[in-house]
Amino acid sequence: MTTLSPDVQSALAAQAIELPSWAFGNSGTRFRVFPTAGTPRDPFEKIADAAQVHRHTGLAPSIALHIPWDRVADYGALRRHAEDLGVTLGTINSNTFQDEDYKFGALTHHDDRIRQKAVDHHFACIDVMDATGSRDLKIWLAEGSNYPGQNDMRSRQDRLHDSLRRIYERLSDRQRLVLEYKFFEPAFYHTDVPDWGTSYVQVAALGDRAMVCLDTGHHAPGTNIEFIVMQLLRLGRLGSFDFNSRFYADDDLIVGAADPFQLFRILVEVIRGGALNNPEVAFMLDQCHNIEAKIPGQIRSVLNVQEMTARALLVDREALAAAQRSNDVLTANGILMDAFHTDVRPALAAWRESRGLPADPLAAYAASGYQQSIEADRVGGAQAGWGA
Ligand code: PSV
Ligand code: MN
Repeated sequence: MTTLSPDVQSALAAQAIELPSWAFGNSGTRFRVFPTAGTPRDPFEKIADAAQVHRHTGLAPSIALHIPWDRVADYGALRRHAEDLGVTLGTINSNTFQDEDYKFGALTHHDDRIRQKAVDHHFACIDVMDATGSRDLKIWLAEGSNYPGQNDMRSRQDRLHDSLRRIYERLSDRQRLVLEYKFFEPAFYHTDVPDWGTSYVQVAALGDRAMVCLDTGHHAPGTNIEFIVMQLLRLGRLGSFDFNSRFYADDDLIVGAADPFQLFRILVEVIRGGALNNPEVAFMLDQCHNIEAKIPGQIRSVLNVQEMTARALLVDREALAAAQRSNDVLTANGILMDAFHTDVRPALAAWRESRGLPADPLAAYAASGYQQSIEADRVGGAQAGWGA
């Protein structure tokens, strides 16, 4: 069995992956949203479910919220609820994509009233952050156009800068703005923040506490995502990851499910760039469990990240650097592939047990009875989903 060195063990022990509250609500496609027994009815129940993931894995100590999906009357009470369950509230995600006014844009809109409304929504999110103790405000914009000529792309960039500047100025010294990019959808011709370059240009114009969010599902097929990871770390602007898997578009499937090798390569660059367990870089999931069980889906996801992190930590960096210096192409590639092909699962199971965690977190969750209890208890009320 592969053994995990003390250095690898301490790196793994410090790993933390933030869970998205929306992963615990119902989700689906534009064709159908399938309800699931036991789905939370409110943010308090979502947090209780997220705490189960942390309980069985020790990997997920915080939960990202989405406003207004997770709007509550008392954020202090939500914070205390989380802390009572052994977790904390993390990133606050704004939402300017589900309001009638935003049909043609929000932070880029040419109508000052609508743009002010979108800026005000972000101010309200910052108020939430003050109450929850969150550090990061994550902004993803569903803005763009469907047809050439529909909009003036350049003035939209100028208005975007102005809107972001106003939001950024409202943040306290300990808070950050994180701007997420996505190459298409819901706009199909042009998107206002389509790529890491645009996100970088926009955040660099704001200040040191503005960063880029890299969602692994937001790139065209074939994109070398680990190159982008390297570059943003090199520039000191990689603020966070939204991890998930894609086969076609923004599929939001379980991270590591579609392409574990890509996840490994990304984590190799994370380690190379000093970002593993670096508090400046937040590791989050951004996923939806449309047909699979949600809590086990999240457990599988964080375990996938842990497994690929362990493999990436096994890369013999010294030997790799020597092979690269001597242009030994096959040896260099072989060193990386040796680490990728190492089965670390038995070693991770034993290591988990040595720390008082279940060797098999999925089996432990199944045996805990939690799923049966929420299915029995959560009867009546409206199940949470997009818009709830
Ligand atoms: C957009 O596709 C996105 O990745 C953003 O992070 C949103 O906040 C999230 O999905 C939830 O829909
Ligand atoms: Mn995302």
